[in-house]
Amino acid sequence: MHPMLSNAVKAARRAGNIITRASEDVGSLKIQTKTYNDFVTEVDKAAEGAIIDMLKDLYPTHGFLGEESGESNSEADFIWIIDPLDGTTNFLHGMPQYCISIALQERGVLTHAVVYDPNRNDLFTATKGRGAFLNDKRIRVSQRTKLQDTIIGTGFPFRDFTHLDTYLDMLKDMIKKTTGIRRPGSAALDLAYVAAGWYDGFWEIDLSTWDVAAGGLIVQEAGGIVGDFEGNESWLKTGNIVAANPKIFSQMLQTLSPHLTDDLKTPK
Ligand code: 2AM
Ligand code: CA
Ligand code: CA
Ligand code: CA
Repeated sequence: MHPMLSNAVKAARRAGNIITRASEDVGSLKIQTKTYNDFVTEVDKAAEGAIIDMLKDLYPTHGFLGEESGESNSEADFIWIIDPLDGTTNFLHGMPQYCISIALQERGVLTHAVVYDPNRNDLFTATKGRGAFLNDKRIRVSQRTKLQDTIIGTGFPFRDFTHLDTYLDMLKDMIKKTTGIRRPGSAALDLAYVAAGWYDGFWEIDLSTWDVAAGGLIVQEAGGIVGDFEGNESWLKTGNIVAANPKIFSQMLQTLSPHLTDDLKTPK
């Protein structure tokens, strides 16, 4: 394992320990609401603090983009993109479906990624050009070729309902054209499941960079395709994302395309 990836794994496990300890007593946590339906606790902040403290110590010249602490040193060549707890709503309800997501971007290119599920002890990793792994095993996207045979993951709009009607039209078509839809509530884990071949594809509108950076690289390194709703690169910035095995990717784009409003197309 590349030393930078192995340090990211150590940081993710450290955050996992903080979160696991806190999960035993979620009832006592103070919950803040960032915006409608968007919650944060001291656990999210402590986990992000632990990750950044460790990586900053090792790499003092690097920059950071964390969900809870924002951007620092954003002109640096190396930027760590961190979601310390993806699936906070599940965590708060005692539902064991959440993860830690850490990606490294080098001059704009994603190079290393970790998605760690502390409940199942599933460690998904990838390094650009070196493939994707679950624990020590190489993972690959599924080989299904017909949308009709697939399980597709997604997330519902939850705080900004601008695209809700569009989303529901997309969902209606996807429900009719697939074997099943799943909506567990952690986008980073959903992407890791595409990489592992457990889902055949995933789509969601309006995610944040820290939700998709690590999972996106893991899908690509598992042989999958990641794009925005027109198949282009803007997914990391816009958070409008489709990820799937190559055959299913194009069928998903076809299914979504009749529903695209201008603001869901690739920005000019
Ligand atoms: P978070 O837990 O890091 O905030 C996709 O649905 C993403 O949106 C999730 O991975 C989750 O990341 C975020 N999210 C925030 N609030 C949510 C909510 N109430 N329901 C679903 N997702 C939420
Ligand atoms: Ca959040
Ligand atoms: Ca998130
Ligand atoms: Ca989060």
